[in-house]
Amino acid sequence: MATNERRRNSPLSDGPSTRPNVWHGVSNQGPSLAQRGRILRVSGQHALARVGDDDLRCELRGRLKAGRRASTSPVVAGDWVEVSQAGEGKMVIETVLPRTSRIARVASGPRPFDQILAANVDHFVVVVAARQPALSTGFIDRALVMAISGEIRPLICINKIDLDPYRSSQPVIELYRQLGYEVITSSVKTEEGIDDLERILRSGVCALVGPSGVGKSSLLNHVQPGLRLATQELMRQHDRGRHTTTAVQLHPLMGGGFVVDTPGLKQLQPSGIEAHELIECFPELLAADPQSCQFRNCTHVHEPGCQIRQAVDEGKIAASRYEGFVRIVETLQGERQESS
Ligand SMILES: Nc1nc2c(ncn2[C@@H]2O[C@H](COP(=O)(O)OP(=O)(O)OP(=O)(O)O)[C@@H](O)[C@H]2O)c(=O)[nH]1
Ligand SMILES: [Zn+2]
Repeated sequence: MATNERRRNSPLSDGPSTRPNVWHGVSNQGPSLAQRGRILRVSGQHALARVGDDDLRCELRGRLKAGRRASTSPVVAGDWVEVSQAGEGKMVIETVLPRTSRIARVASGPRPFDQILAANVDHFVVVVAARQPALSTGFIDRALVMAISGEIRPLICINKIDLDPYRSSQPVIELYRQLGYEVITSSVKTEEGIDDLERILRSGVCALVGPSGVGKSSLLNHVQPGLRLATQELMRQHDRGRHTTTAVQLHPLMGGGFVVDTPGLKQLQPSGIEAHELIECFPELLAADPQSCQFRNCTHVHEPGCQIRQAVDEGKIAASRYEGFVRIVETLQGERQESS
């Protein structure tokens, strides 16, 4: 059956033409060659993969199924995979291609383990508000660490800029721009910056993270009204009645791009990072030559003769950034003590 015919017969067929079908077959007749696809979501032993124009419900091959612990995260949203047909109307995921980036967290429990929530994410859009709620550099710093350690390109979006007519947020904007990060200011009210944000969202796979109430849903809704509702319908078919609303998923955007929803990532807390890795997420701290600290294993928190603390005292490193660093060090230390 041709793709267009399937579309017409689909319960979703009266939607925009870019909206895909959930289809449980293959898109071409003949020999079942492996096809490349992208995982939109995993639930239980099945995954929904976008292959060409179709969204296919696929089974995971035995060795790809998560064991008792999901520590290995064998297949996650965002993964590029090869799928093939295994019997009438049955698709299986054969291979997962190497990941270029990841959003990870440490799953709690008696023995915490690294859990990958999503893979191959191109942009980590850190959304904060200029006001209401108050601008938090601590959140930005934690989010940047997650992005950099996951090899995802970060972007800072200062939303609700309409509530800041005297630009009291300007020093924060300047700080991060000087550090080399891309910062956009936006407002759902005046539409400032919305075009820039839209361009980024449509350019690949983006994760939008931010504290509650900063305007993430409003921004997304502005870019594509009803985005989450459209995907919910797709997912309802995929889940076949089961409720797994907590699964990480990629929302396809009309005209290209995906937005990643990570419900398990409410309180953004870097974890599972070693101290020397953490400092690599703070370029200006690295530039202060921490190798030359008086103590070889200096944590840069309280030791004398610390190059980094000296650079803070000399005003070469912003106090807020150093405080952000120290807070993350303390969290990571607490985590290590809990697991030992
Ligand atoms: N003035 C102003 N208000 C905004 C802007 N963006 C969002 N808001 C308002 O801020 C409130 C919170 O917006 P949401 O989009 O729900 O925020 P969120 O980040 O999705 O919040 P959570 O769902 O709790 O994570 C709503 O009342 C929005 O109308 C903006 O650019 N300017
Ligand atoms: Zn030091």
